Amino acid sequence: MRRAGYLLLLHKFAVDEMMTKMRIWSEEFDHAHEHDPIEHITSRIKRPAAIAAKLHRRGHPITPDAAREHLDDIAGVRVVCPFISDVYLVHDLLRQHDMETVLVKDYIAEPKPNGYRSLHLIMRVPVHLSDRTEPVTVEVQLRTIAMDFWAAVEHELTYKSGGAVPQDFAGELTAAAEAAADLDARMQSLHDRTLPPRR
Ligand code: 0O2
Repeated sequence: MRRAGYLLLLHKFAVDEMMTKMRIWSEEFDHAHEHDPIEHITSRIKRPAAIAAKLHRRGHPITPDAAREHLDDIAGVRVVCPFISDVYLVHDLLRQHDMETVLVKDYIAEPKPNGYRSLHLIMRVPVHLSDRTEPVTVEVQLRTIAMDFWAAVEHELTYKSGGAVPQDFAGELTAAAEAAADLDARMQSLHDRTLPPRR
């Protein structure tokens, strides 16, 4: 039990570390470039019951060691950006720091069949404890405000209908994702026109 609590605490530390870095970048960019690439950031630590259920589903023992070895989304950070270019800018910033990128899933370049778009990263964050440094895995989801709106509403609608939506309903949701992507492209084009010309 003590080890389970410690596992969650380690993941909280990793999230704290990452959130602090991004809050600093956010304020720094706002100050230096008059454009903040981060609209907002949220985080969550997976609940013990959800960790146990996922381990069980995948046929692993329900232990802290198995959770650490097999699950990469115990800690989750979601970064919501105004523009698509900001998503990739924040990705670049994360890559340049002392965090290792283990996996990149670009659901913006290749959306899921239902239309879901986001850039997912699995990162290893060094957590500096008093006597050692522990690498801790964090799942980072980067997306625009439009992608976040779609994902939040899609989750709500799908959850309400128990995970299975009627065929026409699913098609409408995918069409709504395309509309959100179109909006992102238009906003990006407006943003590009406001950038100072390069010398
Ligand atoms: P929560 O509460 O956000 O954690 P797996 O993580 O094993 O289920 P996989 O392939 O490893 O699946 O991860 P994937 O699909 O790259 O990312 C999973 C997470 O992305 C989900 O976490 C959601 O947060 C988000 N996501 C992926 N697909 C969709 C989608 O179609 N709609 C919405 N709204 N979100 C999506 P969880 O665990 O489902 O939930």
